[in-house]
Amino acid sequence: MKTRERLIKGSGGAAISLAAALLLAPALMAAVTVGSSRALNRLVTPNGDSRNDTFMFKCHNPSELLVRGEIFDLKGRKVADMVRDMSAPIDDFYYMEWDPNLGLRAAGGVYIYQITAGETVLKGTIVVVR
Ligand SMILES: [Ca+2]
Repeated sequence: MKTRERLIKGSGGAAISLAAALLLAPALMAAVTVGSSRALNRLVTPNGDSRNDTFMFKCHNPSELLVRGEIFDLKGRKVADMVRDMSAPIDDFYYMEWDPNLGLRAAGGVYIYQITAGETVLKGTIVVVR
């Protein structure tokens, strides 16, 4: 009950917050959309044993936005583009994949992935172990 009273007393502030929330609504919706997006593995061991041989990112994308996945080294140089795994199950997710053995064979070390879906950008680090 105390919380409710406080909300009523602070109705002026609440009105401003509501206006702000409406302005931010698209961003908040995007935030909800990416909430279940995640890297499926952060350790990549491209030795051909079918365990973590590639980096996989599961991107929640129910609106089927254009999704781009890029891999950078720690100096910010682009190493590779990720590709969408079309063999993945058809659901609300895009499965983005990077195989460090494709193209220029990536050396072992730390890399940064950047997933861009619409206006949302998700970044993180992964480690390739040779
Ligand atoms: Ca492996």
